[in-house]
Amino acid sequence: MIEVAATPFAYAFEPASTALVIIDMQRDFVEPGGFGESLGNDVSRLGAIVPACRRVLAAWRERGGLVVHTREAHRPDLSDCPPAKRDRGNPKVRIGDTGPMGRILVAGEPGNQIIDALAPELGELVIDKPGKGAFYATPLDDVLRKAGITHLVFMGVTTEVCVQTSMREANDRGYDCLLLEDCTESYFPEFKSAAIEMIRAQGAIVGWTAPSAQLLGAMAASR
Ligand code: TIU
Repeated sequence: MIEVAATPFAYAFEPASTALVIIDMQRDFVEPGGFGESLGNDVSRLGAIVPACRRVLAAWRERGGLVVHTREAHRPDLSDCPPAKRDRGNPKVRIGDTGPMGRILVAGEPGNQIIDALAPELGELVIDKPGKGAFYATPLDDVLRKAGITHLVFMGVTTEVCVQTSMREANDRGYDCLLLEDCTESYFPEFKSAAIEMIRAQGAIVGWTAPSAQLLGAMAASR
């Protein structure tokens, strides 16, 4: 058992029953010309978490832990994209339109790929999801249960949208979830802080949060 100094209290996990879940670290959100920028966001904030994410991913891989990468992605025919999602607001380009990195938020396009710095390795799970949550309309819950996973450690973007939605879905399905505070980011710093606070409030109503150094230190000490 590994115990991490977390908020609001220690997060204890068994490595064999814990997966690292990396939410949507895709060019569409992190680089200019993708979905994130099409919504009017300054995407430059998000790259800052990449080094911390890489350290955790490397440590997790070294221990042989299960790694799950997610991508927000729609089929090329957009049959899994609700019109309400595509039609909302007044973006410069919409989901399915062609931008500088190919069609916005469409599976297989250059912009939809996970950034090179965090690219999945052979044997790691890659889940394409049409919604903000990683459990909606995906096989993720089945796969995790079959692998005996009960605990999830989260990283990725954006904190208050896909990360928080996925954590809430996971929490309702009975997983104990830890969010690594310096491995998640938002286009809005105040939303990141608020999401972290609301996740861990009320005795970890959604889950725990901790700096990644606490996790890495606890993992190193348990070897
Ligand atoms: N817009 C925004 O903040 N996020 C998303 O649309 N998707 C994810 O968070 N991945």
